[in-house]
Amino acid sequence: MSTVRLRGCREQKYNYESLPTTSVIIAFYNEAWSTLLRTVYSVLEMSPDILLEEVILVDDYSDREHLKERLEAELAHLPKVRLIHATKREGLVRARLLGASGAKGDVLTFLDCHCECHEGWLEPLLQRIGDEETAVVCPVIDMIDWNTFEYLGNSGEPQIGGFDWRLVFTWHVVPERERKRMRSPIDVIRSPTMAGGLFAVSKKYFQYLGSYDTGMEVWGGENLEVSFRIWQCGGTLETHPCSHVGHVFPKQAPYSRKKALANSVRAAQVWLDEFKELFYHRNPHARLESFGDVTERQQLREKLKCKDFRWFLENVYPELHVPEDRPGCFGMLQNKGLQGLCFDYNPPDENQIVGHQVILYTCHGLGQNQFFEYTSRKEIRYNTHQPEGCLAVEAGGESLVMELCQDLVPENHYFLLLSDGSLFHEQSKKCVQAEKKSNDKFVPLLWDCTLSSRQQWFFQEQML
Ligand code: UD2
Ligand code: MN
Repeated sequence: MSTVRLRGCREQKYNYESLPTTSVIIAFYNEAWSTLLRTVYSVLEMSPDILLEEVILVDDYSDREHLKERLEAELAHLPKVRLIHATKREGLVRARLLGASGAKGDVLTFLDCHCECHEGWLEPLLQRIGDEETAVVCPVIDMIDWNTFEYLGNSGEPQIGGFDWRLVFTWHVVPERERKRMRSPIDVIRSPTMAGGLFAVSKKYFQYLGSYDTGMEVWGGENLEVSFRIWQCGGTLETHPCSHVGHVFPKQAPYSRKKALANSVRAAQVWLDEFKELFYHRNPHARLESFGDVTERQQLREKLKCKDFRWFLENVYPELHVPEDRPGCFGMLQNKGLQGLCFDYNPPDENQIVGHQVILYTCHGLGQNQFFEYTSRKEIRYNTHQPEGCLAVEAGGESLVMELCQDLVPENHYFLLLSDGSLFHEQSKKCVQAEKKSNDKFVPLLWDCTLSSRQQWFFQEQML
């Protein structure tokens, strides 16, 4: 496992007396015994005694028996470990804050409840915050196999966090711009967003920034909200390549995640300014979510004189493509002849967006995999997800597929949506036609232009 960290990291020396101390806060809901205890023991074993003030476990009103007396008995003989039971289900945001409220360390370090801290994980985080109080610092998240629970480490260099316009968190390679800014391979890596579970922040600075949005329930959205807030209100969000913590990404969570959309709406309402429309276009249903009151969070933004979202996009995340969403040029792409059929693209793996065929499917008006945008560069972009796909004609064929969009639009990606409704592919001089493939399967295909109603297409923003 010594290869988990770069050599430069292993050679670092620290002046322990001068580093801030930390309280480690771990909220959990219905977690398995083994993974929870593995987290706790790894914190105790891998953290220098002088730096570790305490470990605060917050039981978010779990109902599994092993998390009550049996857990208390197990923890009773451990130094520095405290267990708090919430008296009702709080969700991860308020559960973490419950832990933070009594924390005595200078720095709050949040962890998920199924982690393993790697050797030397803590020092780099505390050193950085000791040097720069407004830095919020994440460890590199290594993989723990969800099946064998083996510590797999991570493949190659650390990645940074981003998001797509549905406000879903994404991973990205470190951009060239950031590589140039870094002074060495063991310098911190600035990241537009954080995954959410694992980070360290000065307790004072966290309070100043408005800790968390306590109107967020259960799971989801809080990671982007806190990320936008850190950047827009004057802090920096970083990953320290020398700090490694393993995390189990399970196949399924032990609770429902349907509150995530309302949490995202809160984040959008407070931080996105006019760009929130891009989010709503891709999630028409988000407009119907009841998301509570965000006045206090908007007042916080005023009070801290935070910068606007345009500043964030231009300065922190210039790699993110900002859709144009021109009126009449986004939403469902419907056929006129075969009423109720829409362009639909559903890649089997969200991490492997490109390469599959575009089909036609009953229009559902939910955005997501039926959301397309016609750009002023004449691309049909599939840009709910990251990286973004562009409609293209399959090599030597007549099917339509998704390819990665390019900086310079290749001829194959060039489509003209004409005022008569035809969708003209200039390179082949053909038109897109809705065709029956089998009993109930329909696809868009390239065809000689006839202007039949099955060659007429129009965008519709959402179901009326
Ligand atoms: C990721 C984050 C997670 C959180 C989430 C977005 C990592 C590694 N994980 O999802 O921390 O930011 O994105 O919200 O970056 N929990 C409660 N009460 C609840 C629900 C969850 O205490 O009602 C705990 C849970 O036991 C765990 C933590 O909150 O310790 C995060 O939940 P998760 O591990 O299910 O989330 P994950 O890793 O899929
Ligand atoms: Mn987790």
